[in-house]
Amino acid sequence: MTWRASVLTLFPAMFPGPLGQSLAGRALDTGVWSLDITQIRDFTQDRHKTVDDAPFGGGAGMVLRPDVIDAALNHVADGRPILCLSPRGRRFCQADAVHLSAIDGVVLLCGRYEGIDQRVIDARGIEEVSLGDYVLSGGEPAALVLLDAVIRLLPGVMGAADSAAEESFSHGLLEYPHYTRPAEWCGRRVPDVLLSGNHGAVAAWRREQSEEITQHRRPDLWVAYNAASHGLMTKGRLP
Ligand code: JCQ
Repeated sequence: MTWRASVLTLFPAMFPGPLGQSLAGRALDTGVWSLDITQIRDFTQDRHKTVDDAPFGGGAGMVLRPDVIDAALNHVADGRPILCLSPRGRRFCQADAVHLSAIDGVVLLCGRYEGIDQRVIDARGIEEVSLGDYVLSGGEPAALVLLDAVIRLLPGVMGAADSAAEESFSHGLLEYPHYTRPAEWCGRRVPDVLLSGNHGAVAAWRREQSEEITQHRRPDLWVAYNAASHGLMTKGRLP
């Protein structure tokens, strides 16, 4: 019933961090989800507590040792998927968050240095996932983002209004622009249609805005959206 997150890290003080606040923090307090943190360094064998070493074949940076990572995983792994946050991973998306929210939980391995010895990734079936094409100094901030994306989907975490907003984004377009009071601010007026009380006209305007902004900012989403044949009926391009 409680969704379980286990995190393996060299920097346990980074958790729960922002996930201890707001919606996620309340859900953590009420047992909707749980978080256990494992210090990878606790699973070293030598008196210097060595977690990494130089890469075979030479090159810059250090690599996390497979024996240390394996011993740390033995402490938490129980059939839940093991994910490692890495720029070389498959791109994480909303559908992945939805999938993870529907299972028992997840084990997140936070890498540092140049990476993790490939043998433990292969032996443990660790899935490498990326949040985007940039390099962080460690997997921890990415793990926090991934967990936020999942936790907000757990039953009872988010309100009904937010769930509705979720729906509209999941349909493949970016959100239309939002406005609230005052109706005029610094000489800038809210679009008249939004004050018209004409719900059909409002919906049509928002749809146009969503399509336009998606075309310009995210041509990749726009192509996928049209390939899925969304909106063709309503726009009169199909019988
Ligand atoms: C995650 N997008 C970027 C950095 C190596 C496991 O090996 C490494 C992990 C990191 C941290 O993750 C990211 C990241 N999604 O930088 C270098």
